[in-house]
Amino acid sequence: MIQLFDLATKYSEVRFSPFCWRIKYALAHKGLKWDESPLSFAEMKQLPLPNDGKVPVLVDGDEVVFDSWEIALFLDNKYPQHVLFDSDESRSQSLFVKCWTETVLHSLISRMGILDFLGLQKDVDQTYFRESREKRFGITLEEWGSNPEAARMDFLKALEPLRQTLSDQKFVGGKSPNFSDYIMVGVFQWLRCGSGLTIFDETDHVYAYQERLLDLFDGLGRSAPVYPTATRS
Ligand SMILES: N[C@@H](CCC(=O)N[C@@H](CS)C(=O)NCC(=O)O)C(=O)O
Repeated sequence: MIQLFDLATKYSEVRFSPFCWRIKYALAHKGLKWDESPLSFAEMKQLPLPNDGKVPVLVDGDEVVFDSWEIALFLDNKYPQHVLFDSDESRSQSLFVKCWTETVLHSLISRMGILDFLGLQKDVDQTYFRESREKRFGITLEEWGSNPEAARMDFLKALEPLRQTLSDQKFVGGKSPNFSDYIMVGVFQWLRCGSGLTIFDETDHVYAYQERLLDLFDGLGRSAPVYPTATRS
C-alpha cells in the first residue's frame, strides 16, 4: 500500500497541509489507495530518506518521493491511467498554477489564518512554528495576521483570473479536473480544515467551484474534519 506522510495537528483527524491535499486528490484521481502517516513538525526527522524535511513524502514499495510536484510527476509516470497531465502543455500550465498559488495566494492565506494555524499546532510545535514563521515574515505572527479581513479582500481579488476562467468552464483542467485543480484544492482545504474563517459569498463562481471539488471522489475533501469544531485528541 502507498504510504503518504502528512502534516499532523493537535487534532488527530485534522489535516490542513495544502501540499498534502494536492497529493490525496492526485491519488484518488488515479483510483489508488493509500495509508496516511501524520507527523508533526517536531517529528519530521522520522521521514524516510530522501526528504527535504517537509511533507508530503510518498513511499511506494522501495521508492521514496518528496515534494508535491515531483510526486505528481512520479504518479503519472508510474500509473499512467487517469493522467494528471494529459500533455506537456497541460503540465506546463499546471506549473504556472503551482507558482501562482505559492507566490500570490499562499501568503494571503497565511495573513488570514495564521493565528488559527498556530492554534492547531501541538504544544511541542508551538515555539518552532512561531519562530520559523516570524523569521520568514520579519514581524510577529500577531502583526502578520492583524487584519484578516483586508487579506480576505486581497485574496478574493487575486482569484479574479480563476473566477473569470470558471465562468466559461467547470475546472481549470477544462471539462474535467486535472492536477491544476488539485493544487486549488490544497488552497481551499488549507483554509477550510485549518481555520474557522468563512471566505466566500455563495454566489461567487469560485465558491461553486470549491463545492464541485469537495464533492469529487465521494466527498474526499468535504468529509475531512475541520478546525475548530474538531475534538482535541
Ligand atoms: N515544496 C514542497 C513544500 C512542502 C511544505 O512546505 N510542506 C510543509 C507543510 S504544509 C512542511 O512540511 N513544512 C515543514 C517546516 O516548515 O518545517 C512541496 O510542494 O511538497
